[in-house]
This record gives sequence, structure tokens and C-alpha cells, in this order.
Amino acid sequence: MSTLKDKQLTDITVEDLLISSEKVAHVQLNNPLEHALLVLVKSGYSAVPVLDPSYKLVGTIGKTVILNQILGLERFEFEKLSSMRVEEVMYTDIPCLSKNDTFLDALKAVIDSPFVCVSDAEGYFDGILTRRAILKQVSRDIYTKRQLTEK
Ligand code: 2BA
Repeated sequence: MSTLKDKQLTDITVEDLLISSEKVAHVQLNNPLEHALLVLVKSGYSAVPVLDPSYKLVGTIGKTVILNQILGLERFEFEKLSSMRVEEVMYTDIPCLSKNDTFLDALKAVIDSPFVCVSDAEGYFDGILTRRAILKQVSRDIYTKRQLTEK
């Protein structure tokens, strides 16, 4: 079986580059915003996926949208962090890939998003594909081709 190192970009699929669901920080639809902000601050990520109770992908949420929601006219209304839920402020219109999509599909998707969620045909969350994973492969490909032309 060929490893990722031996594969041409055109043979790489989303599955080869996936960060699997168990390694991805996420929040649930019905979590209070306080919990979501805690996950975001503790993990260090600016945005993470949102899942429903059956682990289907439903959206993403980030620090900026949470802070905007609790921003009042003169102060941050921190009490809203416990009264508002993730489903009230999350983004639902998000790009999504499947494990069988090609490297080019993935490259196009991460032009506008730092990460793209991956789900199966029933909508169950498989993981994420990051811009970092794509850029690493592009860099490896350029480096390999340069080595070949210098020989
Ligand atoms: P950001 O949180 O805005 O992170 C931008 C880049 O900063 C990341 O790019 C990574 O290179 C670095 N970075 C940020 N926090 C990090 C941490 N705690 N550990 C290591 N590196 C960190 P990418 O790796 O391309 O990730 C793109 C986006 O994917 C991240 O944007 C974040 O929203 C999401 N992400 C990545 N890994 C995740 C994970 N395990 N769980 C949840 N979300 C993740």
C-alpha cells in the first residue's frame, strides 16, 4: 500500500489528510455560549465545529461571533453567555467535504476557510480538513519536483 509521501497530489483524497473527529475540539448545539467560549479559549482555536446530540454536523462557531453577540452599547453583557445557546449564533451556511473528494476540491474549499468540515452521506461528522494540511502537501510537491529537475 502506498503511503501519503509517495502519492501524487492528484491521487490524494480528503480522507488522506483528515483530522479525525475524535481529535477535533467541538461543541454541541444546546451548549450555553459560556461553554463554547471556554472550549475556544482553552483549545486556542478561533472556530470549531458544532454537532447535534447524534454527532451530526450542524455548523461552526467562533470567538468573534460570540463576542459580537454579547457586546452591548457600553459594555460586554456577560450574563448573555449563560442565557444564550450555541444554536442561536452559530454559522450554518458552511462548506462541507466528504472523505472521497479530491485534493483539488479540498484546495478550493480552504481558499476561503481556514478549515472545512468533513461528513458522511448521512451528515455524521467525520472530522476536519485544515489549510495547514493542504499547504503542507503543496509545499512537499513543489520541493519534490524541484529536486527532480535539479538531478
Ligand atoms: P485557527 O484557530 O485560526 O488557527 C490558525 C492556525 O494557527 C492553525 O492552522 C494552526 O497552524 C495554528 N494553531 C492555532 N491554534 C493551534 C493549537 N492549539 N495548536 C497548534 N496549532 C494551532 P490550521 O492547523 O490550518 O487550522 C485551521 C483552523 O482549523 C484553525 O484556525 C481552527 O479553527 C481549526 N482547527 C484546527 N485543528 C483543530 C482541532 N484539533 N479541533 C478543532 N478545530 C481545529
